[in-house]
Amino acid sequence: MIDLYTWTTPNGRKISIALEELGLSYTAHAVDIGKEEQFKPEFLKISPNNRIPAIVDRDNGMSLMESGAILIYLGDKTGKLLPKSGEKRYRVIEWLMWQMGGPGPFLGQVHHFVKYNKGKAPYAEERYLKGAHRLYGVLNRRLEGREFVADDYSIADIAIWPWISRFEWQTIDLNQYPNVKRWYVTIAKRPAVERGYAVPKKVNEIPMPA
Ligand SMILES: N[C@@H](CCC(=O)N[C@@H](CS)C(=O)NCC(=O)O)C(=O)O
Repeated sequence: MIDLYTWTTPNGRKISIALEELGLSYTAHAVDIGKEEQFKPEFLKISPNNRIPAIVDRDNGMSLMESGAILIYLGDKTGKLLPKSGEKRYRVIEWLMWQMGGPGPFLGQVHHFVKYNKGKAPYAEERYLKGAHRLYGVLNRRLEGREFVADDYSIADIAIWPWISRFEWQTIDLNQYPNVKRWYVTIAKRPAVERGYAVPKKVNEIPMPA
């Protein structure tokens, strides 16, 4: 049994989607970051960086923050969605780290400057939008002739997908990136992804490109 501390954001959804895919039983605890619940002392004991997601594994009492670390932990715990060794494992970790260092921070800034504060900082809008298009281009090239970012469907796809699900917020037309669009729609239709997307509560249907 896993306790998941999360909110309705891409980083939170990575973990609920992984837990659903892995069939692990878990309890979701909503941490409303709009109400600053991430700063409560009891949450800081689990997540010292005051950010969601975080988990506590009741099997061994271990707590963990940082979505990338949590995904690796869950993959290793179950022996699924992350190969055990060799190049296949490192290919998954490579694309997981690409998400953590690229689309996560960059697309987060696009949401901040382009969706929520449009017109306030034109330089930042231009910089982060340009960065977003570069990253969509990288992903599109990676998915050329490939079903998933590594070999099989993995924690790397699960880490990237929730960030792409905000393509409308990012003013990205997925038709410009046909391999990303095909990959995104395929994953969106997985029942575990539909369930995990609606944790800790359903706020909207999964956005689908035209
Ligand atoms: N690198 C962290 C980033 C986590 C993160 O930025 N979480 C956001 C929600 S998606 C958050 O908790 N924000 C709260 C805040 O900004 O105070 C991870 O991947 O877990």
